[in-house]
Amino acid sequence: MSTVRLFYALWPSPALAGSLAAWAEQARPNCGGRAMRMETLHLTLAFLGPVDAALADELAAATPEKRLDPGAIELDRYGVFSRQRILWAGPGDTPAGLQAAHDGLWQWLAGFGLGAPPHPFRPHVTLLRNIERPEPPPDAPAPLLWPYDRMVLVASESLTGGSRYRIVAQSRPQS
Ligand code: 2AM
Repeated sequence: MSTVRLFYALWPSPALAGSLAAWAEQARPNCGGRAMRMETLHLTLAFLGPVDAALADELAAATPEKRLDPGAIELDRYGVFSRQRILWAGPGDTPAGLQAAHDGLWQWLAGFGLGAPPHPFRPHVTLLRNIERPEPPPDAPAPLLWPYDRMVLVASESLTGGSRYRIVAQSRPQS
């Protein structure tokens, strides 16, 4: 049985992605590493990992009927995951609305037989990979406000030199 590597994410507008790319450039002299391509920047809500192709089709068909309560996040700081050698942008504290969106999504996914991960939700946008020094600039640029009203289901394919992301479905925005 073939599998597809899937995750749900918030996808930034092109303008916001541009601002995030500028954050990445500002951090590179400190951290080194490789900047994510602008069109791949995202915030993961739920990482499903490899799922059977039949279930992937089911999820793609069901996602347009799933609603995400609209909200907004303020990205106001850099952070690093040293073990993964990632530099990210994120909110200082996880906003309650975003936590609820994450929890509600995993409750909905339980109906498809999928279980939430044991670790807490750490919302972040990966900006640099393979960083050489876990030292983000002390000051982040001006905070970025990210209003959201939908999420996307993304298939990720591993390629040499990175991943290719394909948006396979999106949730229904508030009408
Ligand atoms: P990362 O950017 O912190 O690596 C596609 O790989 C997306 O899924 C990325 O946002 C990645 O987060 C996330 N991801 C990959 N493996 C994961 C895991 N085991 N748990 C949570 N998120 C994961």
